[in-house]
Amino acid sequence: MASAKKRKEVKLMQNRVVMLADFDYFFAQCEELRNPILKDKPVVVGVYSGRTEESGAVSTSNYIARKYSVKSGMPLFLAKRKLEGTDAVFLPVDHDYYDQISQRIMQIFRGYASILEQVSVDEAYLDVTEQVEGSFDKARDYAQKIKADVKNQVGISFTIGIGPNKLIAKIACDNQKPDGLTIVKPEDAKAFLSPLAVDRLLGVGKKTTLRMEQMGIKTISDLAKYDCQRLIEIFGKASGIYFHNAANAVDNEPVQEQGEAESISRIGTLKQDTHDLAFILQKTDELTEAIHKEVTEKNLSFKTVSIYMVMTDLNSKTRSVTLEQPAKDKATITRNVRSLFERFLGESTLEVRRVGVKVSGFSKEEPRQKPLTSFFSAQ
Ligand code: TTP
Ligand code: CA
Repeated sequence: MASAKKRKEVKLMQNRVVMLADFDYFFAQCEELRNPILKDKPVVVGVYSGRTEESGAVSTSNYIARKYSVKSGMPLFLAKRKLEGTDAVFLPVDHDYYDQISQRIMQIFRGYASILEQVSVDEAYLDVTEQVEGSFDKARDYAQKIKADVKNQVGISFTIGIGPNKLIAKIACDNQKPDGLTIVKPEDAKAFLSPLAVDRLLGVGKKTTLRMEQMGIKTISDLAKYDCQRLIEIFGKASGIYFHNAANAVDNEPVQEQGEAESISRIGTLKQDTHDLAFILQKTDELTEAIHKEVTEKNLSFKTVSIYMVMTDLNSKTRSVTLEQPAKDKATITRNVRSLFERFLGESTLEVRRVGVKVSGFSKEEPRQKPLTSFFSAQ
């Protein structure tokens, strides 16, 4: 019996079914979700540097804006110029809101995968080998089911790439967007990669692409055929072996949990703008309730409690307190949120429009705890 089980495990290890889910035009789609009128207009979400009204850069845009060749990273004034004469809407980034939506989707994904590896606010790998019994045909229906579930529950569309490993899943995912589904079976993986340019492989940047071009390597197929020993001599052992394996569709990196999110937060809009503490606390109590539920489910302790508010003039502010001891109870959140707001309202005469509560600085009461990494630190 034991050896049969062992054989099954080994077989499963060899035939993995790995999905990459990448949310479509994520920040802009979140904005469409809370304001559906935006769906028919070009939408640009940007970071405003604040120096002048127009200085800053595009974070992302919806697909209508992309038709006017608006791109991530482009200066906002340029995006404005490209969209001149249209009814384009420009919005500032609201990371807390996007994080909340992301967390809800990731929570749904957890129900569908044996292992979930969140790689960024809008991307996650799911190891679904067991759920689809190693079958890529079953994986197609399974992926459609996940898409439909998230669309129903949260209202967000995303693209899925499926392959025998993370490398193929990632490239498959980039194949067709938005709302795409691309499946690459193990037997087709090499042929799928062959015609693609080498820079489609993770880790092949501008410099490496140029160097490879000088070596006569343009496509992944060229790289797959190139002598591995030569690659090692030129790029070093680790990179040489990685390039050789990747080009041959070999990637044994497991899908791995990345530790919990760095923070848990909720935001809500007040029924009316106010400077009244009791009115604000009514709302933050609701938010705290939801946060505490999630903290408890994940068995976390937190060290920091923060509040967030958007004023009537649309400026936003945050205030935080670091606790002496990690805590996990609701009363600690409620008490600190109250005193943070008391202090804040004492300092400001402006009325508050939206409020948020966040806990962070987590520790988990489990052995072999992994370091907590931030998904959002780069943003
Ligand atoms: P991406 O997945 O690269 O882009 P996207 O989700 O907007 O569009 P799609 O996947 O449909 O092509 O990035 C995810 C989010 O990260 C994006 O919504 C905004 C943010 N982002 C930036 O803030 N700056 C950037 O330069 C990029 C590329 C993304
Ligand atoms: Ca995306």
